[in-house]
Amino acid sequence: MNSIFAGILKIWEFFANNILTQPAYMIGFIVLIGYMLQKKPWYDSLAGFLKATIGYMILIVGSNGLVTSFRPILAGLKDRFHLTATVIDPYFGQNAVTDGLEKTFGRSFGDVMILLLIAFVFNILLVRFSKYTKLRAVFTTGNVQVQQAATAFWILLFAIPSLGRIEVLLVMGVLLGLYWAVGSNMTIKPIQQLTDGGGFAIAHQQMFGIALVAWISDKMKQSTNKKGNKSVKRLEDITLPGFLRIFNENMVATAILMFLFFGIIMFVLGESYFHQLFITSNGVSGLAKGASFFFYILTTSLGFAVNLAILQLGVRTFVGELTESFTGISDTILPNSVPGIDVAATFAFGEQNAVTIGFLFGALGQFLAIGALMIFHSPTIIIAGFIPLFFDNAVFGVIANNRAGAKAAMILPFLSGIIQVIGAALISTWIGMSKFGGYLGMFDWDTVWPVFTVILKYLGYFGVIIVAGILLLIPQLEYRKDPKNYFLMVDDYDAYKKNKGIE
Ligand code: ASC
Repeated sequence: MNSIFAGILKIWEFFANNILTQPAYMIGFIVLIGYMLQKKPWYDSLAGFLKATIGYMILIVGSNGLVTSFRPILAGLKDRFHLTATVIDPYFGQNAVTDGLEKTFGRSFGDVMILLLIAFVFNILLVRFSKYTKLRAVFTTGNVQVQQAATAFWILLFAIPSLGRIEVLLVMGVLLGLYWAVGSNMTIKPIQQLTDGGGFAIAHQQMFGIALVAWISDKMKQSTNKKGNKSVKRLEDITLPGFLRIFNENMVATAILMFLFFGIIMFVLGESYFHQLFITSNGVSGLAKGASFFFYILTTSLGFAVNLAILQLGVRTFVGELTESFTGISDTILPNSVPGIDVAATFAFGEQNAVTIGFLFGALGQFLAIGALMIFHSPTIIIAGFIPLFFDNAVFGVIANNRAGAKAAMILPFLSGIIQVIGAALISTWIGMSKFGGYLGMFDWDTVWPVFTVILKYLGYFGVIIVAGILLLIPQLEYRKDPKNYFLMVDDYDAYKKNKGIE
């Protein structure tokens, strides 16, 4: 018996290490399985697998390019001003968990793979029984699952320190598995509308955020409609006068805005910081001796537009394959389902300038909130991390612009920026993570998870039941709002649009 279990675990570990936590292969294999279920010839299935995997790899090149160029610039503010601060960034968060677990709880977390197994199987079962659970999305972004598992482990130990190894695994399997299934399910409607039936959901770290932004945007739109103003003015509808016209071209707009934004920050950090970075990063980033600082700033800023373009190319390469092949899965083994994928996939849809605007207004909100923390002598000072700043607020910008127009695309990311900083400061101080220099910091983990933490801390095991109950209730409420079209939205988007009278 034991050896069978050990065998299964070995196979799973291989799958998790090489495929699930490497989402490019995960998506590739989903496409392969989808085409095989559609009984396509092997060579077409193979071609689909390759195209999807390569497309996703291209997306990762763009996404990593952004992160590696801009993370040191924002995090540099901490060193430059000798701040003792907590950086909000998934990787800083993960390092903080590793560093602090032993010191804080005398524990370590080595069961990530088993947790992923429980949560993945649980997610598939929840979707398999969608008739009852009303859950329609499978979370495929294993790399972020690992980061979230680390933070959730800390939160659970903080809330219920008496949990043993097996109990932690079970509670986390249930709570995280539900969060993944319920969260990505909530993104289906706004993402289907944004992509005009792209056939995927978001499986990332701001899923409740996306649903919230979509909901508020709709309210904002209703209130402008009431004032007699029927049409939504989106960013793409604004024609700027005179020379400002050049901002209508998104690459130009991105380049100019990022040059100003990062130019100022890089100037403040100073040339010597980048010389130092060159030495500590072994020449991977930073400024070589004798090179021009001005052109370094220019190259770095233009790199933003370059990486965005790469990212979009990647999405365009795999999304078509994914949509087409997934019917193989949703017609057979998992009816009424869509795959949940990386949030960056949304940046290839809607208005490109919304990505930049969302990011910049998020930054404005974050910087103001950080200023407030300093003025009021907060015990924890937060440093903006690039990943929450960009990936959360850019998608909020895109969704808000798509539903309610330009104004919403500025206001909502701005508010999100403030919430991210304040939420992260509160929760990371309370649970004792801020001392270790980092916190995950993505939108859901600054809002929804802190609320869960309060419930768990004060109600213990009963709190686990309450949180699970809340999560299970959400899809039921979503379903009740429109039972006739709820599954149609993923099964046949054209028929759904017809029913809803959407052009
Ligand atoms: C994250 C994380 C990343 C990025 C990436 C966005 O949360 O850990 O590496 O966002 O998934 O494409």
